[in-house]
This record gives sequence, C-alpha cells and structure tokens, in this order.
Amino acid sequence: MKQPLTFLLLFFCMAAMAQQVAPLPTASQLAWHETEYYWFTHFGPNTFTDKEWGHGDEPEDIFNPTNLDCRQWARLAKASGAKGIIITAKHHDGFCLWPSKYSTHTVRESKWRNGKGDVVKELSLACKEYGLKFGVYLSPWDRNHPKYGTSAYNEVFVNMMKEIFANYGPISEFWWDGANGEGPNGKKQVYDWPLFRETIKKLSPNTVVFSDIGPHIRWVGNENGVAGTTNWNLLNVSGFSAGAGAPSTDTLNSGNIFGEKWIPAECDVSIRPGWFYHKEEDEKVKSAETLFNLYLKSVGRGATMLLNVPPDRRGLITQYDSVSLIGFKKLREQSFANNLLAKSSVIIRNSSTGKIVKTLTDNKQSTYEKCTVLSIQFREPTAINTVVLREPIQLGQRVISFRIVLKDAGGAIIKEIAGTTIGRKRILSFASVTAGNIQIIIDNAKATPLISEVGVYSINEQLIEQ
Ligand code: FUL
Repeated sequence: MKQPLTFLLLFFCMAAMAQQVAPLPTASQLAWHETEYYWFTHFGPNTFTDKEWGHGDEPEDIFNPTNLDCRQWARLAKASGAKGIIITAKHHDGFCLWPSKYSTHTVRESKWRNGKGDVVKELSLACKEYGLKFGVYLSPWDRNHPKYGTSAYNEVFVNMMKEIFANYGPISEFWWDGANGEGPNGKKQVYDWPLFRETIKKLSPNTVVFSDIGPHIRWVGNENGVAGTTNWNLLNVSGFSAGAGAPSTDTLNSGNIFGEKWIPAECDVSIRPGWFYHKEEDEKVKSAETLFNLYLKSVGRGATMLLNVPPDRRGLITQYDSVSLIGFKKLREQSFANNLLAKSSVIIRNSSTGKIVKTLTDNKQSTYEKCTVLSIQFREPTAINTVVLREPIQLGQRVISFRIVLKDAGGAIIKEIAGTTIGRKRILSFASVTAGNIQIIIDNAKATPLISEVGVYSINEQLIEQ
C-alpha cells in the first residue's frame, strides 16, 4: 500500500515543479527588456592619456575636451535606434564628470570651461531632448579618493549616488562595475552593498540596477556582447556578491533554470577594441555587419545589447563610429521589416486546439497562445533563413527546449533546428531553405508553454554565420 502513495506524492511534486513560473519580472524590468539596444559611453581622463584604467593621480587639467557636444552623442544614438545612454560618471580613476561635493578630483578642478563644466548634466539634458533614457555608471573602485579603503568611503559613495539622483534624474539604469584591481599592497575596500542597494531603492525605486549579480540586471559573464544560447532570466544570488564573489562566468552567461530571482543578462561590448577612445583604434571600429551579428547573439538570445561608443578628445563621436552605427540600424531595419507570416495567405494553426491563430504577428506581448505545437502553412513555398520567437515573459520564462521543423511543399522534412530557451526574444538564423510548412514544437517547458510572437524572415544571406 505504501508504494502507490509514494508514487502519488512524487507525481504531485513533479507536477508542482513543472508549473513553476515564479519569479516574475517587475514592471521596470519589463520596460528595460523592451529597450533591446542602448549605449554605454566611456569618457574621462583616460580619453586624454590613452589608458584604459587610469591610476587616479592624473592632473585634473588633463580632462579638456575642445568641442564637447553631448547633443551630438544623443542625436547619433537616436539615429542608430538606441533607446538610451549610460555614461561613466566616475571610472576607476575616481575622476568625477560632475562637480561632486564629495571629491576634489572632478571637472570643477579642471580648466575645462574654467571649472564650470558638467558632462553628466549636459548628457542628461541631451537625452531628455532626444527622448532617450539616461543611465549612470559609477565605479565603486576608486584609485583616487583619500577615503578609499576605509569604511568612510562607503558613505562617500552613497553621497555621490544621492547627488546624482537629486540633480540628474530620472535615472533609468544605474551601473555598478564589479572590477576591483587593487593588489595586495593597494587599498582594499569592503563595499557595503546592502547599503548601496537600499540607497537606490529609497531614492529611485524604478531605476534598474546592474551589477554582476543584480539586484535587477546581471552581467553576461563576458565583455564580447554574447549571451548564452541557453539564457535564463533567473539567477541564484544567495551567498554571492558582485566582483570576486560572483557566480562563475558560465553561470552568468546562461543564468539558472530554477534561479531564485528574475535577474536578466545585459551584454556589454565596445564598438572599438578598448572602452575609451584611442586614436590608433579608429580603423578598428566594428563594422555594421559585426554589430548586427552581435545583436543576434545578445538581443536574439533574450538579453539586451549595451554598446559602448566612446567620444574622442574633442568630446565628439567620430565618423568611423557613426558610419558603422547608421549601417547597423539599416541592417536591422532591412532584415526585420517584412515578417513573412503577416501575409493573409499564411495560416498559423495551434495544433493542440486545431484553431487558426491570428495574434502571433500583432507585435503585442499581451496576446499569446498556449501551445506545444504551432503549424505554419505557406500558400507558396517560401525562401526563409530566420525565425524569431517570443514568450510573454510577464508570465515568466517557461520554455526549456524547442524545435523548428522545416518541410517542403510535399511535407518532407528539409531541416530541423533545435534550441534551448526563448525568453523575451529568440532569433534563429540558418542557411536559406524553401519551405512550405514550418512546425514549432515545444519539447519541454517549466509550465504551460506560451508563445506571444512568431516571425519568419529572409535576411541577407551574408549576415548569417554558417
Ligand atoms: C570593466 C571595467 O574594468 C572596464 O574598464 C569597463 O568599464 C567595463 C565596462 O567594465 O569591469
């Protein structure tokens, strides 16, 4: 008699696990997911010393852009389709791009604009003008501040955050860099992360905060702009901390299938080899095609793309960068302008219910279909090489694995593509095939699988990595 009871219990446990959809994203996280692609901009003394990590002893006068124009940055960000800009208000060298009361190593101490300049202000206003979100990077590691290495520094860092939120808000995203390169002879700081988190929560509850482990967005585990082909928006954070105490880069890259918190990945990558501007890298700016490929590997794997575009010593973005950026925008537009499923001749059927579905091409995350198999029938065999799938992530991330089965007009299988995780958006590109029918099969899911959007495209074959 005991055995059936054990089996019954096991069955109920498995059923409960199979329906596990929590945790869910907050409204701010959902809005952040939708931004897809936005900018990072590294600017500061390193721009003028040709370094990547300043030592903190650079004279303030070294910071002297001859023709700074943040409106030019914002104009170009907007023209390239970016949704916002995050600026390095303070990098590891400790130099503040705003006249902070809590430092003597700032724009105020430089001769730039006779010490009256404020890059953070100027960029925040330019972003408002161009309808862009504005974000701030503030490095906890500070190689200049005299209090660094003592508990008093935590207070300094908090006060700096307070200044930023009070004077330059609203701040859509706040970025805490986990890098801390002080060696054994350097000063070691014990960061008060709970205090930092509480401070932002109180000052601006809707700001999404990035660090290696969140609280709201995680690092993707590399600086190449590439998310895992398996990418869960969930992460286990108990027992971990930002920086050296973070989970392995592999875990950050793929997330945790049963992670305790919704902490999706952001893919940071620079348009140039370095994060800061260096003249000798002008010819090494990533091409529009390379950026497009990175878009497929970040946004196309359910993450966001944070592309760094650093201004030069004039305080302007060069033509090398702008040509690539505008090209990148064109490639995205040309590739995804024409969803071949939006034609009335195409029939999408939910094989589980037998019903024809019309909401999967309406560009709305709020309309979705409960389905394990979708069958797409073209009237004429159609050349395709890209499929885009989306889950309504407001209801959690559910799909564990799926297949796309491409058939010819006679029903014979031409190609089968297997994938893991969908999330906010999954883009799958492959060598072109002429298909009469496509089946999307959800093989495994944490709970009832839901699909909100399906797109099928024929993009420029040269953009696809074979
Ligand atoms: C890293 C920093 O050390 C780099 O300089 C850069 O700011 C990058 C985005 O994050 O941790």
